Amino acid sequence: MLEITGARVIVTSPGRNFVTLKIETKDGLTGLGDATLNGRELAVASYLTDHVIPCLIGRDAHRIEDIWQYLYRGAYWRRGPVTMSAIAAVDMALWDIKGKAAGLPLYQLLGGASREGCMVYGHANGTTIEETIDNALHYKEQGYRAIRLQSGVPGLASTYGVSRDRYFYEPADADLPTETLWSTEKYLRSVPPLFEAARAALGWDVHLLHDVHHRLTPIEAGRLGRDLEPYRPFWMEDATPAENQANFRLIRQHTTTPLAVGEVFNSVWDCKQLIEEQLIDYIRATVVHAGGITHLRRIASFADLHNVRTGCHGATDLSPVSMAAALHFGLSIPNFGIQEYMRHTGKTDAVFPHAYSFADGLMHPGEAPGLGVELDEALAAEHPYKRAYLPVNRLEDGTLYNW
Ligand code: EZ4
Ligand code: CO
Repeated sequence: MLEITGARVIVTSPGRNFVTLKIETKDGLTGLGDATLNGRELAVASYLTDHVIPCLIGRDAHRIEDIWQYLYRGAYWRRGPVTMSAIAAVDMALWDIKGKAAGLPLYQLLGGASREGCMVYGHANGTTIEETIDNALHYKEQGYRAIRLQSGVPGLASTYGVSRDRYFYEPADADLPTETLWSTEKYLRSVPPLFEAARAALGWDVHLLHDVHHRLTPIEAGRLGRDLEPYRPFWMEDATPAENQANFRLIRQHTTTPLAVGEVFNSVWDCKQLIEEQLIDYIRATVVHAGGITHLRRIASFADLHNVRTGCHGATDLSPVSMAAALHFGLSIPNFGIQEYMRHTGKTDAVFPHAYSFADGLMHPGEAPGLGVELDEALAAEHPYKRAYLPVNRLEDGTLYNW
């Protein structure tokens, strides 16, 4: 019995908001879990503080599965981003504690390393194709084996995924949501020339990725996928919203471009049909938004039966605690595909010192026991919560449109 004696939520904003759960045990071992839900942070903080933490005190920190079931089945209200991020934070913190109790890095508890490191992809973007290619060349020089390309759309004032800062990308940047305009026609014309230029400049030995941010209908996505086929993209991400999983059948009928989806998924039920019918190639669900390691493991095992590999979301709104969890997980599972890596700022890294590292296009979680991430609480306290939202998106006639 490793008794849970306390748990606290720490909200900090070293450049962007993060919600972290810290669980303490009787013998002094502590664990960290990420509970950050971009733009809705305080809802998860309250869910944990007001509704979950009181149920944790006195329980055995070793009983990870039982606590997961208790918080999921026992709540009556299942699934949803707030619930599943809260459960994820508890789950991560308990795995962190178990690793520390065993004196082993988490990936060892999950079966040990299945590979040398986790291939990650970096984000190249620019207002013009030339700028984006320049940025991509920079990533290639740093050793990246995979690069996501997002470029400004001619005729649109701004494009989501194209940052003002070339090096650090932070989309949640406003006290109230900003509004951007979208044209599917202009966008669809802009992507194939970007990939054509990228292959000419970068060659064929680097993986190229693209994120559509759910902004196409299935048939439009089928067309874009087909237009990109000559450039052999690694994947086309979030081509269309996936509440209706059958949408992906139509895309599949029209293109062999590999499909990735799922950064907003919370549960295996969000991707059951997508996986079972082999409508996708990469599942992007994450440790933090899909119920922790305990649940992501279930999703990945199910995916493995259907030739679907992981490609977990890894934007800056996933804290270094999540990044570490993703790397331990990715290193250990048989069907790891790729991991997104959008670097955190120095300010964030200072608040969350960590053992993971990047070399030659791969990341490794390091050998520190547990997750290998700490939280400098004194420094965290110097960065109070600051409300921030992602932008919303409208068509040129004013219709509110998809992300
Ligand atoms: O919009 O992380 O693949 N990455 C992305 C990100 C997401 C944000 C949402 O919180 O799509 O930019
Ligand atoms: Co995305």
